[in-house]
Amino acid sequence: MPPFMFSDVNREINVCGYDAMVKSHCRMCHGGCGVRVYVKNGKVAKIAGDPDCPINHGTLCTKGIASAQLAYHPDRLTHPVRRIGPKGSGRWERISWDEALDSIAERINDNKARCGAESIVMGYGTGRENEAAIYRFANLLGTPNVLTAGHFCYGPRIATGIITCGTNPIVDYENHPKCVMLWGNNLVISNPDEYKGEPFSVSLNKGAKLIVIDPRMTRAAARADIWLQLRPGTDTALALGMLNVIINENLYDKAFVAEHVHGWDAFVRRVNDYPPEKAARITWVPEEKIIAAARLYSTTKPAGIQWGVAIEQQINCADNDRVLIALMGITGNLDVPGGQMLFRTPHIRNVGTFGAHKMLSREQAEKRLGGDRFRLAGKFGIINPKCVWDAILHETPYPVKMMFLISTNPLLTRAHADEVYRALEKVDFMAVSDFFLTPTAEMADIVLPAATWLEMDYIGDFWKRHGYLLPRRKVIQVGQCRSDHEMLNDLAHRVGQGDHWWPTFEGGLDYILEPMGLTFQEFKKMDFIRGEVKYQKYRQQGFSTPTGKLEVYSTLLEKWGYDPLPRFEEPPESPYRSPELAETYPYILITGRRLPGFFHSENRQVPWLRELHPDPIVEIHPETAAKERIGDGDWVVIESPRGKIRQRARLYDGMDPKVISAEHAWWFPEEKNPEHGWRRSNINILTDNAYDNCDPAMGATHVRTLLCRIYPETRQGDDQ
Ligand SMILES: Nc1nc2c(c(=O)[nH]1)N[C@H]1C(S)=C(S)[C@@H](COP(=O)(O)OP(=O)(O)OC[C@H]3O[C@@H](n4cnc5c(=O)[nH]c(N)nc54)[C@H](O)[C@@H]3O)O[C@H]1N2
Ligand SMILES: Nc1nc2c(c(=O)[nH]1)N[C@H]1C(S)=C(S)[C@@H](COP(=O)(O)OP(=O)(O)OC[C@H]3O[C@@H](n4cnc5c(=O)[nH]c(N)nc54)[C@H](O)[C@@H]3O)O[C@H]1N2
Ligand code: SF4
Ligand SMILES: [Mo]
Repeated sequence: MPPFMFSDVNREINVCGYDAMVKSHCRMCHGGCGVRVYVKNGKVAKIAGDPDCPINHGTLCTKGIASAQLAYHPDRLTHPVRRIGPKGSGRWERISWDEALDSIAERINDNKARCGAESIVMGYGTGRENEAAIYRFANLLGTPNVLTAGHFCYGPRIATGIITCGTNPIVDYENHPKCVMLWGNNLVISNPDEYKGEPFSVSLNKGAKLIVIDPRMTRAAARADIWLQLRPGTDTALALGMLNVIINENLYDKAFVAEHVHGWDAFVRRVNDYPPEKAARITWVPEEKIIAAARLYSTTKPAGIQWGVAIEQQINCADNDRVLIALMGITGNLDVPGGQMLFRTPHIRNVGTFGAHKMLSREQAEKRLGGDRFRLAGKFGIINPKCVWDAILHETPYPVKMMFLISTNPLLTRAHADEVYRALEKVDFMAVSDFFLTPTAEMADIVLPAATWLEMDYIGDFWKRHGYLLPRRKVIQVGQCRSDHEMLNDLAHRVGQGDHWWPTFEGGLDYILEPMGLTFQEFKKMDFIRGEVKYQKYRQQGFSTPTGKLEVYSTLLEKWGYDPLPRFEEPPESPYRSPELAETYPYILITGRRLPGFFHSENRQVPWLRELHPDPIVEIHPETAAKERIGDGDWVVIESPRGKIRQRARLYDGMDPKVISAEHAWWFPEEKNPEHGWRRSNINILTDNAYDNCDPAMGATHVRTLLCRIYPETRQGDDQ
């Protein structure tokens, strides 16, 4: 495929009775799919996949197709509002953009002068492509505190990828792997980060072998050659057991190891602590299956490991990622066609450079909340959310007085929601930018109306590691909604950062593209740009790590005071680690399996998507259901030491009877009171965020496995 492609944007004008067709780039999830947006009478009339797009080849998911129902939703916030009653009262008045931004700027300037810039926390949720502008704003302001989901999602992949092999290795589906190991990931539904389900499915149709590591029988697991149904939270032990087989059966790439691996002997000694029979005992996966999977993966080349967030939301987060990178490397699959690529992005200003990380002084960077406790996270600018709640609630190590949350709904998406609520209730001033008055936005002082992807120009997939950039083209304007980058550009001028921003954000887009010698207007005429694709770059230049090698023994973790070798730690709440707790809470609860129509707490108000999935569903094995006297479709109570919530039971025998799987991020926007039922079915009422239960290096909160009990709503839990 050529590195540039030019599109004929309006070639289908008047086709099928539409007024225009605009090619753009969907972002109802992490984004990525090329779309054709058909316009009639100035409104979006239809959205279809763009067959010319190298990411999705014309396919789309339900969320992409339903985008216009989100954009034109009657509940959308279409102008800025200011709260006029107590927090959570639901009483708002309409204000102008100037009033809103002036008020936010005044609070920023005032807090910075009185308590230091670190008392202001900027926050965003999962990748919405506004992060570069948010970091630029925060760094120029002088606050090191940007609250994200990065402690337990994607951030670990970036951080461990960089310290282990220089970047995040991506499966090269374009060159069709012969074997895919799908590890704690369900990409046919989640289409996460750099990936879409379609190229994965095409590789399977072309005959790739499939190994699935998942406690639940997913659609992919049903297609797998080998399905390893592990006990949740035991992934590191499983991977170390597989490494043990690969090393002791001499199935690894000896030339690669000899030339390009740092710390091999020590690594082998650690791996020898995990013979497959021990891994089998820990993980509940039969030993012969571990051996078979290790042999299949290491002898079928090229092979890719498609890994997901399930292994990052654990106490073993960083080590989980590191053992998988070790598996990729020692089997000779790193940076080879059809294996695991270290792609290069086009020559542009990336999130790091645009984000102006270098403009944050060392003195301010050292004040990053939790930076001395979770040192791997701290080095990558990532903070653990509890550190922010503690700074608000207990003013430790210093007070946080103000939050500006842009595209995140932490009441639904962060662990220990009761504590999150207390923090939002206490913080002096909070501004939010969102499409709707979410339960989090209801706690704010000022809420700004954000633009959807249909309402903005941008450089799509800017933050990703697959090497593609695709233009997002503005199609419509809804009310007074504005994109976050335009909003921040305006706000920056009001807090004295004007010299580093532009008259409009198109200047920022030009600045990002400048190293390529392109303007945004020129880029807009293209379908995509791709970075140069080169294989086995390490042969000439080594890996971009301190030793120039793949660091299975991490010199940086060692320097920062951690074990340089991966090891398995029992999950903080488990039948083995906390047997007394398990007497009252006998089941292992996993949370947050992705649902096709929703994106975390989003889209509950979009008719096409809610119709597909009206209620929160908890999966429970039929044997367990019988024991607990639960019928299919019953409303049940799920309870942990932190609290209880209700979801609806679905009997499902694709899991171990001791495992329960509940959905996350449920609220009920159809309930018009300001609470919108956010406590009732929110799984994060049940999850824990104690520091000791987080990954010690990354600060990942352990939301994937905890202990629970479950019983019909009509019965009291205490009767059991
Ligand atoms: N228990 C449990 N909890 C989890 C998870 C789990 O598996 N289990 N998963 C976790 C993971 S991986 C993640 S990444 C987090 C996600 O956490 P969040 O990112 O906080 O989740 P969302 O619910 O998607 O919240 C995004 C909000 O931003 C709004 N929004 C969307 N796009 C834009 C935009 O462009 N601009 C603005 N201003 N607003 C926008 C939406 O309306 C929505 O209210 O949740 C985490 N929480
Ligand atoms: N439609 C939709 N798409 C999304 C999202 C969404 O909310 N909705 N969220 C987006 C975000 S931010 C993210 S991070 C990605 C995540 O996307 P994925 O990584 O695909 O995440 P999940 O579907 O949550 O989990 C994948 C699988 O992990 C399994 N699992 C649970 N516990 C364990 C465990 O301990 N070990 C192993 N090996 N497997 C386990 C689950 O059963 C599930 O099938 O999806 C993104 N895409
Ligand atoms: S997978 Fe994501 S980018 Fe693609 S259509 Fe669905 S929501 Fe849009
Ligand atoms: Mo995520």
